[in-house]
Amino acid sequence: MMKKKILAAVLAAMCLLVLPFALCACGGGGGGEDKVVVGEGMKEYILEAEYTPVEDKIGGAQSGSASGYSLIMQSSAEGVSNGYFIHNIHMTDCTLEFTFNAERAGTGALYVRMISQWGNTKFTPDNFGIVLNGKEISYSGLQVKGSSDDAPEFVDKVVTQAAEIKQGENKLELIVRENTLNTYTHSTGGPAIDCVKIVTDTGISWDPLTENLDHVGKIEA
Ligand SMILES: [Ca+2]
Repeated sequence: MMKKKILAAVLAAMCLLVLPFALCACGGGGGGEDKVVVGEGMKEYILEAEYTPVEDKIGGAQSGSASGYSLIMQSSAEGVSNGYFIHNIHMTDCTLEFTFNAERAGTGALYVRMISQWGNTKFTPDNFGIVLNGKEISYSGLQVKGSSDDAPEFVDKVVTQAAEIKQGENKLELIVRENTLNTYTHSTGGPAIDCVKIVTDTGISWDPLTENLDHVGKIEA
């Protein structure tokens, strides 16, 4: 009898020891940040969302319209890369395009730095398409903890460890698909996007549209 009690106590103690590790082993599933790992010989490239073409984009606010340069939001919040991000892309087919050049073909890890204003949200290829060179990346789902545009808590989420990068021009598209994530209108909602990170051993370059920022906060005809 005593032995059984001791055994039970030992088992309980083991559970208490193991439990925190089990809870931490959330990886991409828990809404937390996926650590950007840069292995030996690899380099991290950060492509800011605010430097992609937005002039002709039609988005949508929580309830109302948003388009063009007003999709860029300035933010001094901690963790916002480069002080700006793209928001209000709550419109079916609204697409952000990241065009970059690779010096040779290779593979790369692809991260999207994002938030959701719709509470804890799971982005999947059904509600948020990620397409590289015309090919859909069938990622398993990006769990993002809810936060707001005014107090954004951006997290890097890993989409794939093996994005197929081709030599020369590559085009990465982030596509808001028809969904009901928008909790106010029960229609299409998207994430807010800070930047995209690519970790690869093939050299990448791009032409960031830094002049986008000249238009931010201005009322344009
Ligand atoms: Ca940014």
